[in-house]
Amino acid sequence: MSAIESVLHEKRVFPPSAKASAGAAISGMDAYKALAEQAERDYEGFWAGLARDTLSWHKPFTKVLDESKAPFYTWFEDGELNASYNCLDRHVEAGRGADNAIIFEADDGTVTNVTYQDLLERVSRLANALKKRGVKKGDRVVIYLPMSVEGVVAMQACVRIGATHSVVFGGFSSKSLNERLVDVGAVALITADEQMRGGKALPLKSIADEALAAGGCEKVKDVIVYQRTGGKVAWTEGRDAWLHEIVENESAQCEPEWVGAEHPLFILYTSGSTGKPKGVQHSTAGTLLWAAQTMKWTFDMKPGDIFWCTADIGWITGHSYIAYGPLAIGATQVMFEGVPTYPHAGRFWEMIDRHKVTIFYTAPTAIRSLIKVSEADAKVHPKSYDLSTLRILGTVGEPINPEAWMWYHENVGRGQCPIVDTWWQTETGGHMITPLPGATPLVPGSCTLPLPGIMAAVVDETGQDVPNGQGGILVVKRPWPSMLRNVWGDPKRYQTSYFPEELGGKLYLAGDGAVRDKESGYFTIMGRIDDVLNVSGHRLGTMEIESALVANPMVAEAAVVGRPDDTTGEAVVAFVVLKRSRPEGDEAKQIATELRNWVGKEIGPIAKPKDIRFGENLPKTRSGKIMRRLLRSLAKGEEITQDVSTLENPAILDQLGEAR
Ligand code: 7RM
Repeated sequence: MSAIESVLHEKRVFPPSAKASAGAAISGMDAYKALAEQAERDYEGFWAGLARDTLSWHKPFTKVLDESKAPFYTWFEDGELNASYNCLDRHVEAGRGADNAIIFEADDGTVTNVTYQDLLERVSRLANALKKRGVKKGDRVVIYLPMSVEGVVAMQACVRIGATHSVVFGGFSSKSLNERLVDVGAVALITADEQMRGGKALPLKSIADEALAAGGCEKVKDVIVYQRTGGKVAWTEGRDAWLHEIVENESAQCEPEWVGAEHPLFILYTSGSTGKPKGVQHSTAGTLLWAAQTMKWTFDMKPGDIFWCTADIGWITGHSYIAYGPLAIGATQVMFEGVPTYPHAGRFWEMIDRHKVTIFYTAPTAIRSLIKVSEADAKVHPKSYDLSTLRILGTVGEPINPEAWMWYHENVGRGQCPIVDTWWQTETGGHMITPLPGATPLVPGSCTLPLPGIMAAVVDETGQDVPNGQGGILVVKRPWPSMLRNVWGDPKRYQTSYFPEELGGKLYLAGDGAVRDKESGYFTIMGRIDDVLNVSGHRLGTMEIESALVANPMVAEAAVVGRPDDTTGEAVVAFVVLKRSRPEGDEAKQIATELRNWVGKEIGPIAKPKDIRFGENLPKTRSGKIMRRLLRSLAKGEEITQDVSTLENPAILDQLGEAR
């Protein structure tokens, strides 16, 4: 049975415990339904109410939703606010400046507490330093930093002065960084000398130097460098400055720049099915509102809770659920620099124990990899730690298979913590379909029901609803405040990628397949319906990897597909035709290693193909189209049952199907 089939046959139901429901923000299905119905009855009133209650406005909005330029929507457009004010100042003004905002644990275990007062001062100092360097409202600043308090400070400092940040994950290559710097038109780059992960120092500044030298980003006048390790770095006088030096003499006060609700808060690049990654543009009010609101609803955050989201700030989850959501509601959160397996695979559980974490949010990949090691080594098993403070668990990024769900539930949650399986995307800004911990009966592997106000549905290729029990295309029928506003610099692509004409031009196309349960209406996500892979919860376009491969002088042609993988969810499999004859044996192995490293250099290590197979050709139709369905079967090692009569060169299948 495939993972999806096993979810669809899943019969176990876990109703919320009385303890989970008591005092929860949404305390039962009746409360959920009441909110969902309120949203349906008075859509704008529902959202306006949340926006007034959850955010602090410098100038109140009078308009709610404007659909006149659909699918380019605006929310709360005439309102003014500042995200950093909402995340920092208002808590300090309310007398909570001494509360911990961030409990930072470094790779080597060193713990640093940062209060709201500290954070506000650090953000203000850097904001002033950026202003002094000429960074102003509307400018874009690229952030290429490790998991660090400085990362959050940098993001908050940008939005404090009305600059829009674009964070690039520290695992991306110089080429990927260069492409993003160019596309976003950055005026400054904030980076670090090195990052520390799993006891190893990895360069960042030298990669940044390479990215800047690659050209096209002459607008970058300032490179600000956070000194993490003290490792040796090259220095460009007049351009480079140490972060600690430039903030030293700055004032700890910086008046926030009030911006319109629609002002771009950040741009975050994500892979699509075609072309280069898209710069997903998010608005200030809508994104902040939903990040804060879902902290309260999905995670039921209350005073005294200690929240820990293990995502990197380079991904959307780290934006909404580290840099913005927890701070917007004045919560205390743990932030971790390192990796789950260093110095041992019990690190997550040890940290939950040490910091008395109450709400833990991670990815299925991490859970699956820790199951393997902890079942083999009792010392690192969650049962060897005191996890009794935990009350809610969450997952994000990819489908979670019922076995991993059950293990997480029993071993980490001791059978007592609801698991919120949150379905959402870079483009949606925050959670869309998820259980509510005090309300929703859980079914392992299902993300259950949409949040109140989110009009998710499953439709066919023409945009018509399909009946429950029948698979289809996941869409959202109405605009919501935290949705992306545009693809940076490419409105056409925004329209064609997310609001395709075939579906009528008004439905938001998520790019996932889904099915709803016949009785409960619960959603189960069936994975991407486009050429986007999900490897360890990271989105990768097959075309991006193919372009990287064919950029290698040895490669004539390449096709990339995904294959289900026990640990990473999906694995990258590349079919490659070389310009020379097809290599075999050790030579094939050696060239495969070379190509794998090449892709690592071109995109980043996460994109390295797990499996590379060489052929004299690729399976093509007589009209020259690569038959990807066949490649997917070959990648899985399945027998080919499809009709291959239209294939130009059927003999190629034996060659490519061969196990390496
Ligand atoms: C938050 C994030 C988005 C894609 C999305 C899905 C997949 C995410 C779940 C999931 C099944 C989930 N943003 N996805 N969450 N699939 N269940 N709970 O991951 O832009 O990087 O990826 O991830 O395919 O379209 S993302």
